[in-house]
Amino acid sequence: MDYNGSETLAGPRPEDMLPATAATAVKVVVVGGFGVGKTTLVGAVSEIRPLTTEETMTQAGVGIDDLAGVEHKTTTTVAMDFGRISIDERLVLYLFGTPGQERFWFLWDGLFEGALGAVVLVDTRRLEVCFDVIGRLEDRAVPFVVAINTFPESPMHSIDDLRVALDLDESVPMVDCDARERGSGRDVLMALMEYLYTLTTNRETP
Ligand SMILES: Nc1nc2c(ncn2[C@@H]2O[C@H](COP(=O)(O)OP(=O)(O)O)[C@@H](O)[C@H]2O)c(=O)[nH]1
Ligand SMILES: [Mg+2]
Repeated sequence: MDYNGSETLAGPRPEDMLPATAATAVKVVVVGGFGVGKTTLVGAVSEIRPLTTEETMTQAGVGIDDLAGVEHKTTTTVAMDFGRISIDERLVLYLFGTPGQERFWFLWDGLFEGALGAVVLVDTRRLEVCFDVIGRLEDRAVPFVVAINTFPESPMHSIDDLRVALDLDESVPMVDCDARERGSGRDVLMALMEYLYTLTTNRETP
């Protein structure tokens, strides 16, 4: 092949390199309805420039993507978001954000391969997307935490009420978050890591 063309690929920036101390890389999927804040969350926590595939909403989404409550949103993620966060010197999480709408389910098979856990981002204005998402995670036996991303116009519900509404088991962690805040997104991921840890230790101690 001839590589003498004018296009050159920039090499990785030093800050994009995985720390040499990293011992464990964990794949985590962030899933939720359209406009719930997946791209925002991945972008807020990622220490590498997040990779995002957004496409201006086309006729294809009209009538399929329910815009009630998020009318201002003009783009929707068609493929996924990708980012990376080091929890500490040794543990690195790779984040994959993916849409929850049924028409994107074909993406799930590859995406969940090797994933240790998931974050379900919930918009209380549009709970119905979460039912499908949570059901599919349960079918796949993927452990998940639920993060409630609160928008100014979101109706206020207590975590307990939402647990009932979403028919979630007591053991599933639920946290409030602001997807725009790095610290908040990090807390969500920490909740998932702790949950995964308790699942492992519970399994080991009968
Ligand atoms: N008020 C508020 N707005 C948010 C929050 N998270 C995301 N947004 C906004 O909601 C819109 C949709 O977020 P986006 O990340 O694109 O949603 P996605 O479709 O799930 O990837 C964007 O305009 C964000 O700036 C949040 O926690 N609070
Ligand atoms: Mg998005």
